[in-house]
Amino acid sequence: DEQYDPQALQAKWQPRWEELDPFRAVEDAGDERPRRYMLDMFPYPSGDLHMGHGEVFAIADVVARYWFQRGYNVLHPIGWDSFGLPAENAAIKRNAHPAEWTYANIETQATSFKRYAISFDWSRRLHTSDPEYYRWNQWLFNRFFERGLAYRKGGLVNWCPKDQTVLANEQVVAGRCERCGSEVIRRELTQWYFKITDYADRLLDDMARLEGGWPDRVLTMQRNWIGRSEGADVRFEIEGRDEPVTVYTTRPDTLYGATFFVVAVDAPLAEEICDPERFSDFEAYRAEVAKLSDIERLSTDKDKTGVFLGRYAVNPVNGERIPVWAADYVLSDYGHGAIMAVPAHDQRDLDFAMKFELPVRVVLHTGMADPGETGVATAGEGTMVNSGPLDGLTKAEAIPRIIGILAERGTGAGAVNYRLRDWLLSRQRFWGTPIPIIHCADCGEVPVPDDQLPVTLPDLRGEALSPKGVSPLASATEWVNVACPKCDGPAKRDTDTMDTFVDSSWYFLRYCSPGFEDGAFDVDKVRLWGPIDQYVGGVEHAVLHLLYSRFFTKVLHDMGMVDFTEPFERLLNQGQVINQGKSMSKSLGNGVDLGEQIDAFGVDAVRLTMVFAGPPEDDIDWADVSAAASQKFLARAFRVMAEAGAASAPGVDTATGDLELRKVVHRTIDEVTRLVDSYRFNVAVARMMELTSAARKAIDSGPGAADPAVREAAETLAVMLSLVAPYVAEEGWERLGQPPSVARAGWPVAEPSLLVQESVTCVVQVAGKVRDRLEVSPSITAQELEELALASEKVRFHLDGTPRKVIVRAPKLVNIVP
Ligand code: ANZ
Ligand code: ZN
Repeated sequence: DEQYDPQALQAKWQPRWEELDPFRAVEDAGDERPRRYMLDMFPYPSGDLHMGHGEVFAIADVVARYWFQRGYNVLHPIGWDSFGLPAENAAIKRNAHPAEWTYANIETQATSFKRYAISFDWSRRLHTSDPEYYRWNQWLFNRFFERGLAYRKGGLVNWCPKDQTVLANEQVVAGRCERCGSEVIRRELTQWYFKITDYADRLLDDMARLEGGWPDRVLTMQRNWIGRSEGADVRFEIEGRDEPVTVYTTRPDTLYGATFFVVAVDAPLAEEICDPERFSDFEAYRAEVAKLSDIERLSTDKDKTGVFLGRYAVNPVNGERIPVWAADYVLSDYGHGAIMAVPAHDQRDLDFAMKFELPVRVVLHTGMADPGETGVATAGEGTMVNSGPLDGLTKAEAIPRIIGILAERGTGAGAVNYRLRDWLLSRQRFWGTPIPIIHCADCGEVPVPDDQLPVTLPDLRGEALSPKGVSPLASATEWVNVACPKCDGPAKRDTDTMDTFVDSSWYFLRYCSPGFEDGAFDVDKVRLWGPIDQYVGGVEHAVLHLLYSRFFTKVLHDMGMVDFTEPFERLLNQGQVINQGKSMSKSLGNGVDLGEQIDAFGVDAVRLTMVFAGPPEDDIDWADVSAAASQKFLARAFRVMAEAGAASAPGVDTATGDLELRKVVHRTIDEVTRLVDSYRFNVAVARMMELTSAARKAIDSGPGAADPAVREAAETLAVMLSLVAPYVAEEGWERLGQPPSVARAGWPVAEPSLLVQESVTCVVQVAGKVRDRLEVSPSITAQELEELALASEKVRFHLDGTPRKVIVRAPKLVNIVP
């Protein structure tokens, strides 16, 4: 009786697969298979692969291998996102060059990927830190520059004091640096930006197309990030100032309820209009606010603060004089940095009015109690009051009416506002793509001509890279000083590098022609493969990488380089691998090492555990799953395949096989196909386990190992298992006398005549009342039946959240206690 030895199978098959190279994407015109593009978010080479990689790549591989089996011509590439801060920090610590650390880690990960048996087309491998790659970042930058989509401007920017570099808004999470967690401060600096705001509407509108293919929460996060709102710009005269001041409001209908006016304390306007007698109070307040982080400043529970500026604004519709205040709850970089305050209908304004005893005037009668007394601003529908020509109208009627009035008088107009800001892309760090611009005193910003690209990084290492607030590139004087490409006069290179999110905004296009030398990518090859059919990666990129990639794709579409406008048709966010209910971390000491798990249980068992743990979107608690149990199952599957292989030869007439087992085989094929199609991989694995048990029973106490149905079951098992446990599947396939690779064996097809089976009616009760009846298979398991019952619309209608208890008497009864 032969033992299942996973390590021996790995040693045997890994080199064979390197030779067989079964996962090459084919571009020959003669290949008529339909094409599919599967993409995993490429890894950052921070060390060896970790458990999170283990999960995401195992899950994506199920789909990619399934597509191969279904006869698709699949592109499933791999590369490395290899620029970035960790390499630079490691280099400073070790007095080395970031490339040494980076490329050593890449080799480690590549070796691990090969052992982990992911179905990559290795011929397309790329690294974003290679000059052959980042050359095209520069080339694309030049194209963006020509189109006015890359520009330089001064202004307040987010600055990470620890990493000593600016950050894009998207990289500031709750006021902190996305990388290192330090509190971000504001600095006045001149930086490079991509004009993503030009694409705000398209980024928003095209999301309708992604509905269903992308997780709702990602779409919602992007919508909120773009933050489009509709309303009006209204111009207020400020007494003693020549120019009126514009405010943006989403509620122009409440204009008659504006009882005061607020300017952001840090906006230049506040300083400018402040009454000289109050200037010292104002300055003291401004200094106090400057000490606050953005988080503190925006906190809703924070007491409202502000100072009266000693000036008055004039309401353009009724001529009323209202006091002008400076406060921190109005932001200088949103809208116009000033607001009309309507305390009756805006809670922030009401809090402020109550604190400083400013008047509250209701203009929309909603039937709710007086906000001035309750302290609760009223929202919702109602009838306009105290509003001159708007009286008696509904809110929806009042908005266009007041916009019309403002327009007639030339004091306002309808307006759209976005939360989205342009993408700040320059960084004061070393390990990134040099910005291909030369600054010339006479010619200004001159792009490095395309034929002089790439502008490679100067050779700096160790201490020279330590953060100083200016780019380390500035210290490479020989590199910096160049002749102006236009006038040949003395000029200087831009010393900033690009945000590494630039690298990842188009890498999926480069994979279609990784060695291409005449442009960022071969347009025809992208036409063959694009867009990506399935993208798999973490939800942490919901508004970073995914928004930037969508923006790049739209620009490239406008340049005529791609014929689609959305890069990723479908997106799957896998869950996290946690341990004992918590994220793995050094400080908690609950880390689990992928390599050690593989050494202990084998690649197949680890992969199977990842896939079997639950729906792919759910977190996996490693303490709740058992790689040892997975290994035991694989040993059973191995023996079934080995015994069937020893007892019969390929090509037997399966029609003569045991009918009972054949029915199980074909039902399994039918169900697993549908389960994999709908990404219920864990349930698909459960079916494979049942098939294994059925075959075992047929061998031991049924028709015996030589029965053609046993071979049919074993061959089916090998092909299905190849999606999750490729080594044992390949070995089993060989034992069954079949030629490698099982990865290309072809997906089995269920025979309809073997699928017919009687069904029974299962009654589902909620709190003792019958709420649904389900037609189910007589052999349905308790767990399946429970899942089915809980998924029923009728049941869910009567259930509020998770039930307290579910009693299952398969196949006839499910009793749910809510
Ligand atoms: C008057 C008003 C009355 C407002 C009312 C709301 C309710 P969104 O939807 O996020 O675009 N606002 C405008 N600029 C601001 C700034 N720089 N800092 C803080 N708040 C600002 O929000 C638009 C609303 O936020 C605007 O509409 C304005 O308050 C405020 F019953 O104007 B509203
Ligand atoms: Zn010049």
